[in-house]
Amino acid sequence: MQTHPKGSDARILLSSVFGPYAQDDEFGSRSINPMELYHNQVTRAQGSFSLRMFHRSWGIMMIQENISAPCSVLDFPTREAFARELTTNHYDIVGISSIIVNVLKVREMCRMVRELSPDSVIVVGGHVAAIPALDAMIDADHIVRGEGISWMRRYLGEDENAPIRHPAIVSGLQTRIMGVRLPQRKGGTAATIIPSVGCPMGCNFCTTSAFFGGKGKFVNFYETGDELFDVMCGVEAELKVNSFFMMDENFLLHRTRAMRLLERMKEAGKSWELSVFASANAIRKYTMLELVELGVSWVWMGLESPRSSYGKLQGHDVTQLTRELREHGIRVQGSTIIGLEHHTPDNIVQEIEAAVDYETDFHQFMLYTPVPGTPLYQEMAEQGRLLKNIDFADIHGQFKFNFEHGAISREDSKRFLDWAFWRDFERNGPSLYRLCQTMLQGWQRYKDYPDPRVRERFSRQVKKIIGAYNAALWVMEREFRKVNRGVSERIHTLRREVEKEFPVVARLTAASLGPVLLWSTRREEHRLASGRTYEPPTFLDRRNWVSAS
Ligand code: B12
Ligand code: SF4
Repeated sequence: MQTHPKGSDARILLSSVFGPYAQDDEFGSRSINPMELYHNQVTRAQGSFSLRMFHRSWGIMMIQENISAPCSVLDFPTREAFARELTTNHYDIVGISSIIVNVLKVREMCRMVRELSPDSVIVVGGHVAAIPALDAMIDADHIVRGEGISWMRRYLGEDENAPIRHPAIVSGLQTRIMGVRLPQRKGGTAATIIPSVGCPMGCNFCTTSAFFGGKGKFVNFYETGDELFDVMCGVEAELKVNSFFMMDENFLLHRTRAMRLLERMKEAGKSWELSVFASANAIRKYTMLELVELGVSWVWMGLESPRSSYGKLQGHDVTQLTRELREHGIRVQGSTIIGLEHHTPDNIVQEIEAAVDYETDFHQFMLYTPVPGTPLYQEMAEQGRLLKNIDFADIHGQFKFNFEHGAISREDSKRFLDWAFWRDFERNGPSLYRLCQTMLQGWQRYKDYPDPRVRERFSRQVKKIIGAYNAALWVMEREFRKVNRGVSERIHTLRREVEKEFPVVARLTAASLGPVLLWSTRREEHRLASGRTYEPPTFLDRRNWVSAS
């Protein structure tokens, strides 16, 4: 590859695609596809109890941190903000980061760069690059597939193998639930740590695995537990956090690294909390005590049907595993695929009921979706089963099938998906209630544990339950009577248990804060019913910046 003539003196703009996102428009925004994690794909049927928050675009933040060129990151711009940045500063390179659904925005942004900043080199990266023949759809100079830090370093003539610096990233922002925006105090939200990209398991539908090399491959930014520990200490000091969201597709798979991290945490007395993604077979490499001591407090785990052929569940009793994790205070977020090859209208209801039976704290449902770049997509294309004329903006697993399923129609795929979300909510109640239950169980089990790091972690969590969460339980108990009386009674029992443990404070907060939360919850229900949506704010961060003379 030819390096940029200005090397590290080149001025770079890295931007995510423009909003607003939660609306239907000609650039591929979709109202069912807001720029939110939980409300988009996990708690979307939970009304005002849905957890709402935004996440920054970590890929371009990582690239910015790891090059020495002057670089601006523009996150969640409007089209106007993007145009303004292009015309008020001169950029040698404009990098656009996108996933597949937003390809039309990338096309429009390339057009804008050509018009407003014709000398800039346009580089497009992120998962959008997996679209075959993307170069014919957009006017870009470089389309970058796979890992972007090393590409950008190479392009600037820098050392692509230099150690990876980790930016201090606050994992979520503008968190909102039951109509209340939570205060954003320093240290109050977990930090995101990105130990690697990709996953060596190579499930045939998995876009992250395919994008970074597929089966047997992934890109590790931090090989050892020592490196990871140092990075986490740095971020802890900067953001004053003790909670980390480990953005690694299968964090627990790398046992040597995780166990060394645990050793270092013990030596330094770190009472950290870790939220991780992990497959069932990786979790089973650890005892519950190892997970608890490592601070694992939240696990996102694939729960594909036991009848599917994916190796990560083979031989594991997942019902037993999820129950055990929750009993040890580890919140479980399950992920279930709807529309696997063996699903039919006759067995799908039963399969969804079985997924709901796992009683996880959160449950993500996704349609089986051949996404460009994956082995599944290739397979479907070869079999002539990809549906024609499906907009890329609608290929994301939360709408309808984009392929000919053997037994389920495209229309029915959406009906089953929507029903799965509803059924999980209706039978298991709001996720907020479920996580209170898990946190209380953890505290009851570990409040006298010999390791003070573990005691401290659970006592931090239980303080939340005695406070605002108990008031929330009071509201959920009332509001859920209309949905499912049995669940409302279970919430009541949990509330009583909390109040038995902490009779004065828990009762006082429920009595004083409960009515206020009830009012804000109902107000939020009305707002949502009248079409209220939420959008992330725009960010502009500069690094190594000197104003152009
Ligand atoms: C955080 C996240 C989000 C955040 C949004 C973040 C944001 N600001 O855009 C939220 C939660 C809102 C979100 C929403 C959605 N997401 Co999302 N999300 C992720 C997640 C979990 C992490 C992304 C990340 O930061 N990874 C770590 C960084 C370091 O990796 P990276 O972003 O890939 O960046 C690297 C390279 O791609 C490259 N690169 C990236 N940008 C650029 C730019 C340039 C110029 C260059 C050179 C290189 C480059 O370099 C980086 C470093 O190596 C990924 C899964 C994953 N593990 O990656 C899914 C993922 C990206 N999301 C995905 C999807 C489908 C969605 C949704 C459509 C949800 C849904 N219905 O399924 C919505 C879309 C919302 C919208 N309207 O656009 C898919 C994308 C599939 C695809 N092939 O396009 C992924 C891969 C999940 C999956 N496995 O299905 N998401
Ligand atoms: S285990 Fe999860 S992250 Fe890894 S390839 Fe399979 S689906 Fe993807």
